[in-house]
Amino acid sequence: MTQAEQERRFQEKIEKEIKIEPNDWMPDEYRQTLIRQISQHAHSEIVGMLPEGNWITRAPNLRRKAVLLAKVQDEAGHGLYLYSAAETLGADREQLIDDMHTGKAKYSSIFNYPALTWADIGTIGWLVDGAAIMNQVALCRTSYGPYARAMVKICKEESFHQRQGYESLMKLCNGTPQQKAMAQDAMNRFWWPALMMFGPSDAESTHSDQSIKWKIKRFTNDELRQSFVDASVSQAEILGLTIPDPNLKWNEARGHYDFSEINWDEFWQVVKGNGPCNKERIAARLKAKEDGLWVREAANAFAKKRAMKKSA
Ligand code: FAQ
Repeated sequence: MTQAEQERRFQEKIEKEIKIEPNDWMPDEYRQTLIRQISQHAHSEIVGMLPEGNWITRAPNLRRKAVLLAKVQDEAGHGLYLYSAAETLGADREQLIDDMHTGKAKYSSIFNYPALTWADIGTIGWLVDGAAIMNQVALCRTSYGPYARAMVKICKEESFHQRQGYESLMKLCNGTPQQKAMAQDAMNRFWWPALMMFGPSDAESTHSDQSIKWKIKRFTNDELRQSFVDASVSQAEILGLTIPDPNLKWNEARGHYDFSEINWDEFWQVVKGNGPCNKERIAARLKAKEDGLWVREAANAFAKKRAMKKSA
């Protein structure tokens, strides 16, 4: 079969909503796009454990501590499913992780902002997991089978994450004036970075057009961002929090909320490694890799010993 014929058949499958599986023929660019996106997604889950992990020992009570611990563990699990999904495309996990450490591969900009107060933890659950779900529910229908199936489980867990965050904020917003002020301060700091999670505007997005043709992405960055803004307004109202945007206004003609232009300069600075916590996050990941070396060595030695015993 010629290359052109293979490509035609591949696109036909995509149009018919037949999932592409690891052993199926696929264009090399499709494979590389998936490895890039899935591995960056995996890195985001793992780096995303850091701001919240810092609060496990400082959670205000046992219940909140248990919930936060479970959430951070879930993020590790998501990272592992996603690295496994990338491996089904022939990627090498160690190489992918090294690419993150050297800055060759990205992870979500949001995790380069600090979690300064306990209200930030509730806000991360509400807004950051909320934005993640908006993007990831669409990925449950992505064209590559292993990624789509991983996303189904991940979305169920993200949904719990979002609700626990909202519930935690609800408690603060109905608490003392100081607690309410702490929640508003967290909202003020996280709102814009949460909107940046959806990526550059459609006009600036390099990969969207092709990814939509391949049905890797089902919606554009701006479409998902708009859905997130529309969903968040009434949630903020119920909490009694003000979204820090003077131009946020319902537009009857569009059937959507209008909102201010994002500070794209800040977004690209953070993506390029100059955000408030970029260096700290990579340093923490590198230290974890070094500290865990003896565990990996021991596990490998044990596996080798068992394999030798089996073959003897
Ligand atoms: N941060 O052409 P596009 C979570 C890069 S998981 C940094 O539009 P694409 C769970 C992009 O990679 C959050 N870089 O790219 C959790 C590309 O650069 P490249 C992560 C960004 O791929 C919650 C360039 O800009 N979710 O939060 C960002 O078509 C709480 C041009 O952009 C996913 O990864 C950004 N925000 O669309 C964990 C979902 N945006 O690669 C712990 C899967 C864009 O050419 C606690 N990913 N860039 O060097 C996606 O849906 C897509 O990859 C997008 C970007 C929508 C993120």
